[in-house]
Amino acid sequence: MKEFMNGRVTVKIGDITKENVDAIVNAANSGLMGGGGVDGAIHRAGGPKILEECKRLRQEQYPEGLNTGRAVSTTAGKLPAKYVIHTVGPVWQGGKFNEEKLLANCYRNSLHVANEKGCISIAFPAISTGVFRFPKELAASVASKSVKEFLKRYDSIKSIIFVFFSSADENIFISKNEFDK
Ligand code: AR6
Repeated sequence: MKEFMNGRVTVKIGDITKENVDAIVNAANSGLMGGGGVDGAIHRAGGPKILEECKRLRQEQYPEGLNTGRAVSTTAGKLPAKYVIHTVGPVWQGGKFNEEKLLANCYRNSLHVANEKGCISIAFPAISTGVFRFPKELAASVASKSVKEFLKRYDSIKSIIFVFFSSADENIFISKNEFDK
């Protein structure tokens, strides 16, 4: 566990579904119908209510699916969090397809959605670094820069937690983040 930005950012190892925060972020896909990885874990732990809301969002607002980099919220079912903010990370395709910008958008747009919902605490997984194969070192730099920019502009969100599944992933983030730059 490590803190940055005067304690407004915490980096830790854990299962994001267990975080007692206002909002947890889901590394979803554009279909919003669930999947593997952290998406599967969130739907399993949160129960069917989250998927029902996702289906409604698809029908009413996103018939074509949610675009990469965008974020949308649902309630969190049985989870300790109040909201799940679903965002669609980019699939890594070598780096020449705007992947860094799109990943930064995921963090920024998720934080804006959290703000609109009045959240003061939010937990992020390492978006795109699993099935979507975004390099973890680069993701650490992109995620920390995006979050730092937000924190400089807005003071509403008091606590942002990065939750990693393994100590190896946590270590990469701690060594490659740019909070102190
Ligand atoms: N808590 C925290 N982190 C987790 C958890 C958990 N419970 N479970 C996995 N991780 P991934 P992506 C970590 O693949 O790359 C899904 O099928 C995991 O170790 O979940 O954005 C979606 O439906 C990794 O570091 O997300 C999409 O189709 C990180 O979460 C696609 O995968 C992200 O890995 C999204 O792929």
